[in-house]
Amino acid sequence: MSIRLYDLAAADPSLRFSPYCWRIKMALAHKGLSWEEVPFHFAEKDQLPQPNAGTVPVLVEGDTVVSDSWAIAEYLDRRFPGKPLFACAESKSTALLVKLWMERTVHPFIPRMGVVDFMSALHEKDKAYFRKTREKRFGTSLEQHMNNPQQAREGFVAALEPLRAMLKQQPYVAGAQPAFADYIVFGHLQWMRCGSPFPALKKDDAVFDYRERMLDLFDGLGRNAAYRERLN
Ligand SMILES: N[C@@H](CCC(=O)N[C@@H](CS)C(=O)NCC(=O)O)C(=O)O
Repeated sequence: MSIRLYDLAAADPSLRFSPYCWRIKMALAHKGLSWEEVPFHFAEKDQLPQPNAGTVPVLVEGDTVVSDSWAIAEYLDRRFPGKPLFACAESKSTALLVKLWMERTVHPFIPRMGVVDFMSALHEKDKAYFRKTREKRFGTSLEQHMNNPQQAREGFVAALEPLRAMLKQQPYVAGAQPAFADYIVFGHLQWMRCGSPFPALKKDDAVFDYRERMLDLFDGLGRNAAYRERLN
């Protein structure tokens, strides 16, 4: 049965920078599955298959609709048990900690480095909604929220220190080979890389090398994706 994935698209339809959608594209490739991407726009939420939580990714396979990236990963492991995303219950628990660490500790620095860029890349029909919802979330204007990207970068780099230390001992978060915990981390790195020209990671950072390894996986799935031009 074919798989469809609703994936946030920018004005340039090839530009895709949703961190949560990247988790799932990497997870599908990890399983050796093929899928069709359906470009999603915030302004067209009513076109998402039901049930959904008003967010992407949403995965559809036959009559099954699964939304939320974590639930999709669980579904994929149930439905296609080969090449597991979570090798065992313990590694799934650890991946949950990685998810919460990325979403709560690392994530907040990313809009501070790039939210105006994310908005400027969006389709015209999505911009007002994005500005309104994000300004409400941040309690300030997008421009004000992003008024010191260098300082945000320092916070971002510091927040990634546990990963940097871990990479001294092993190439991936999941160990010798990547698994869903890595796709969670990569989703956030790819969000910034594809969505903003601001260079968040320096080349002498072990996390930069890790991102390079992740970009090369699955015949360069991440590397071949469209991205914003780098500032340097
Ligand atoms: N917990 C969800 C979060 C998904 C999410 O927030 N996706 C964003 C795109 S990156 C979205 O669709 N937002 C819709 C909105 O802001 O209205 C997941 O892991 O799938």
